[in-house]
Amino acid sequence: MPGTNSPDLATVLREQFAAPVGVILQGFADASASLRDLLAVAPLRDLIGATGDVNVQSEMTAKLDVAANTLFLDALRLPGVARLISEEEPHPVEVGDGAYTCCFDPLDGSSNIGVAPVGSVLGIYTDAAGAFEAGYAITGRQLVAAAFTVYGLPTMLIVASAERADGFAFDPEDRTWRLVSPQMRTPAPQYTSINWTYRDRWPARVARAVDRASDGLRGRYSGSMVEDVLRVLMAGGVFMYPEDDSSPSGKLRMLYEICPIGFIVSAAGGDAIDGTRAVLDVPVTGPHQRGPLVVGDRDAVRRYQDGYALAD
Ligand code: AHM
Ligand code: MG
Repeated sequence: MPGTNSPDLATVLREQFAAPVGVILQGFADASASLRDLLAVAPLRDLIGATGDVNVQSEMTAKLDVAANTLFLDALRLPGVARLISEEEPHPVEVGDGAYTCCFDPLDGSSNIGVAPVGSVLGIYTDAAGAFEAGYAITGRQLVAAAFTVYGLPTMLIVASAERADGFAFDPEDRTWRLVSPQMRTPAPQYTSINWTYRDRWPARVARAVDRASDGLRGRYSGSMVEDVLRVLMAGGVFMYPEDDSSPSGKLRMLYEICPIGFIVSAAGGDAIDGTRAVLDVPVTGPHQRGPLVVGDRDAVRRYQDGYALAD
């Protein structure tokens, strides 16, 4: 049974990843532990609320968005890292001459700050050197590892290679991440997660596809993708953020939301598409490119794809 004797993150990373990638993942986990501490006292330290600024996505920046961004920028300036791409940075931040580009959302689910769990997401890409400057696309197939954190009780960290996804819980007593869900597999689906208040904005094919994917499932939607995707991994189901009339390309961003999450859920036996194709095959030509995402149980994702393919 998992407990204080379960393997710690450092041990698992050493076994599964070569040095630069394992060290980058440890850096992400360390910054996540620090952000967890900050979130726990945020209302007491005047950290709730907006800065008054707007980020590159034209979204209001929360004080915690800025604090989280600084934490991850500092933690990921590591040997082996070429550049960092953050949701909160307008342009890639050049770090060194390493082989890896690290893309992260420092604080996912900003509207939940102070009221419900939020999280962080990381994707580690290889061979992405200068892609955007040189005018060529990269894809999620260049991911070598991905991770996300959900700052709930427990605080959970999911780490994946292409082959497997493992879940760790943070033990505040010794500040160690311990393996509690080894080799995760998406369970039989129970839940469907989507912001159904946007139904009037969905094209007909999206409405049909959502209904098919959701058939027989119960609704849960948190406003934080990572929390809903953790539910997909732990309890089973599907999470959808499709394109709609207000966001014709979808809302979520390819490099630091869609591809890392698609990579992780695929490693756990699920699937991730944009409606017609695997999200990992979608060419990405800019740091903040958006896309639709349907991720989770393979059968539910296939039902979405089938409904989406029918002529209106
Ligand atoms: P954020 O990274 O700025 O928080 O935006 C991403 C979040 C996701 O976590 C969540 O699923 C979605 O936006 C919620 O959006 P909406 O309020 O449109 O349902
Ligand atoms: Mg986000």
